[in-house]
Amino acid sequence: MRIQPWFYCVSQRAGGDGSYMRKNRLAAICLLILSIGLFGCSAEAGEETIEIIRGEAPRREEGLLRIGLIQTGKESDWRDANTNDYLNNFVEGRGYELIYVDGNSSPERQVQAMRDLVWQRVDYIILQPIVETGWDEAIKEAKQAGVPVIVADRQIAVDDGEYVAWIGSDFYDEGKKAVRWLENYLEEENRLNEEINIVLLEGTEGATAAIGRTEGIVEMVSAHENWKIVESRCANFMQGEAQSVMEQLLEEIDSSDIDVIISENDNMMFGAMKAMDRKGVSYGLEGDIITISFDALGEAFEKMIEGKLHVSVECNPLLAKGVEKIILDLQQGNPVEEKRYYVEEKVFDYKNASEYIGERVY
Ligand code: GZL
Repeated sequence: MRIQPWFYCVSQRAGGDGSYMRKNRLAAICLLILSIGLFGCSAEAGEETIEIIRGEAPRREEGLLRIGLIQTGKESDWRDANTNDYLNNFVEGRGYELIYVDGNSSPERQVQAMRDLVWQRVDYIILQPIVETGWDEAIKEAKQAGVPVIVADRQIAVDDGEYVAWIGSDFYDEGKKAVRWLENYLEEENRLNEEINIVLLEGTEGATAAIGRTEGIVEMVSAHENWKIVESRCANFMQGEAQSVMEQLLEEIDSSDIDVIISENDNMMFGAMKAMDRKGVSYGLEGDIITISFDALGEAFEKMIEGKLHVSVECNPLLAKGVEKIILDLQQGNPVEEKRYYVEEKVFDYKNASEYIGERVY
């Protein structure tokens, strides 16, 4: 029998300085989910039954709008910036009681969290999904319970009518931007007609960010008959996993057969760089391998200025204000004009990184 305790931290609030702290009178309401795996005799191996034991329904803080935030889990520095933006925006001093749920990189936990936030009768749910699938039932339950859901960052594969709106990036366009940059760079280097071998480090399978970027990249690369994606490996947007994946790849293929690495986020590129450093493989402006990634983290700017990273396509994690606008429109009875809201994003490379690094907030 396997018991897997799962605790929510409820109604954490920010201090006046926006830092995030738990109020001492606040009893953290723990919903203990006992997932009792009955393996062997009755259920098929690997099948689990989940029994939910709920505590007291949380006491409602008068006058505050209760917002349930379902986050993916910590997988990148981008995610930290995205989370902190919400935590610093939806604070008690601005009229909110935020219930933050860490999905711990588990789509199943996220679905369960949605059900429990509906049970807690929150006023709104902000969903940052790990993957697009698996939401049909839970999102219907939220709608039937009258709890509006705003999806942010990645998307979910349900009918548009099941949720209020989505806000995030055009990942397909991000992928095309990255390859368009490569076309311009190789043209400047008089290398457009060379045979170009590309290694692609992909993000989490089934995540819109990975789906969209890969589609954009593959479509643009396939327009060049002398370009080839020689290896495509998933590293789940994680730095450590990307380092291991790249070390393994460098055991399998000669680095002289790699001209470009495209990594679907900066953290995976940083991991690949550690692997190449350990193997003595040169990359960057002075090296043999062109390095292209996504997110445009502060650390990516540092690496572009150092000449290690050629370009990072920005993916804007600061979604809280856009989500709040949707919530306030709904509160005031105003119509939500769009179903999808796209955030502004740029492309930063070794040429303009020093010009912009001072403005970066994540
Ligand atoms: C993009 C987001 C991606 C980031 C990664 O909106 O979903 O997930 O690009 C993060 O850094 O892990």
